[in-house]
Amino acid sequence: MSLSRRQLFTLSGGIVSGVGLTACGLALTSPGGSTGALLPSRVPLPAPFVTELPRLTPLRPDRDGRARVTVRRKGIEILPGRTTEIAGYDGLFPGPTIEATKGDPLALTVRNELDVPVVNHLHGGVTRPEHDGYPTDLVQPGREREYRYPLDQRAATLWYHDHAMDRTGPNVYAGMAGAVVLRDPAEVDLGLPRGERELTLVLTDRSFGEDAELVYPVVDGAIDHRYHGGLLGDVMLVNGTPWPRLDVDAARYRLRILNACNARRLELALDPGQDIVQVGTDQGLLTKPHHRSTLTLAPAERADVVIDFSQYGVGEQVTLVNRLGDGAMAQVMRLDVARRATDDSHVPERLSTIERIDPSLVVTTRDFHLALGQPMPGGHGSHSGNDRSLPMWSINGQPYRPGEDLFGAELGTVERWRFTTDVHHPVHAHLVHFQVDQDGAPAWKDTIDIGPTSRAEVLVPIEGFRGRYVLHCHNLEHEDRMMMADFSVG
Ligand SMILES: [Cu+2]
Repeated sequence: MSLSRRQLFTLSGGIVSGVGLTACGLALTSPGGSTGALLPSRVPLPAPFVTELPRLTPLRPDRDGRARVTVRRKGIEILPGRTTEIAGYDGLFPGPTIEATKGDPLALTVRNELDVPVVNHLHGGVTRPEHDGYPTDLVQPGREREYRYPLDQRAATLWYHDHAMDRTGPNVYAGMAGAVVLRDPAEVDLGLPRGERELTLVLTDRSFGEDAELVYPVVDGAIDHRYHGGLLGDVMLVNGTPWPRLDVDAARYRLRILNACNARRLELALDPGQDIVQVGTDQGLLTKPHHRSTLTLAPAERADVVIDFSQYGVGEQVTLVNRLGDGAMAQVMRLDVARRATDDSHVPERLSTIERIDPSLVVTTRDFHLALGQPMPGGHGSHSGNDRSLPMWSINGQPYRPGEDLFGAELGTVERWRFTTDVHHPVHAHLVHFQVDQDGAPAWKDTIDIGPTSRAEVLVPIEGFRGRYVLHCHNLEHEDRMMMADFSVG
């Protein structure tokens, strides 16, 4: 286990104090509970709930478990009647949704047709280090490489995205993110909604310039320092479409929701209010369903939920809202209950088995403090662009030093990791997963949302592969400004 009541509150719906911290005149928190600063669009914002929610394009591996994507630029319609150039997998934003089966290895070839290097990371995947997307393990322009993913792990909603050193923020913002639905055939028997009533929702916020292009404010190769706390957009996109709408049956739907925003935290709720039934986290199904009125997701977190639209009348319009958003950003999408329908789905009281880790197995306890550090004039590494006269984000006072381990862990052991922060930081580790206590039961996560008033504690089985991996903040502007550390599994 692990999280005290107070910490649980933070993980499942805490709100940062409205007082913005500042350092060196840099705004670090917005009033809405996200760390970062809002970049207003310079184009008229589209009316909400006009465009239909697009289904994501599926990508199914062939019989040999192979699939390929090409990262390329493409002009697509995001704002009605306007063209926006994105840089994404197969020219899509979000990228195609990879449909995979637990235990079936995937060999994903990523071809880079951009003029900048890219790196692919399977977020939440248990992957050998040479295929994991280490930040300097670049795929150069005009090249391609095959990433091998064993996918021998719990079924879950994973995602893939760029992880290039110093450039993850702009690359993901430009479109390099897509969902992975990893299924376990054994879960079909649970009876959860499926087929047309199972949807993946990739949530991203973006800002647009006068020419309808995506704006990522870069000065001399690094993020404009005004946004180094995080870039918050003012257009909410679901599956790449601003504030979409969808006709739904008066029946249960399973929604796999991914917060793929660079920095924005979301507190989702339904209006008119009904319970959201959470059935899964980052790393698959919970042991039992949890009814909640709101659902907080920090960047990179996922939630698997069931919403029963039969609780509403036909003709009723149900808005998915974001309680942490202001103005238009307080809304996400609208679901219009269009028709009565039969529904043979259900949400069983027992969803999965998660063995609670015995805390006496812990061999090492580690403390991590995530905070704004010191400037690093003449600092380490090969990082270009970052203005070294400005403070860098740090872990235990240390800005990222690629190739130098912050710690080493032993394969087959269990560790306890404790985190404290200055402002909100969503912490993510590659390779390993976190066992947390959610609502009194063990649950698996790979990203946890830690606020300035909480102290999170997780149990971490060191499983999978030996080699070097990274632990980092998933606020991408923090990550690019050095809030990352290497660790090696030996
Ligand atoms: Cu952070």
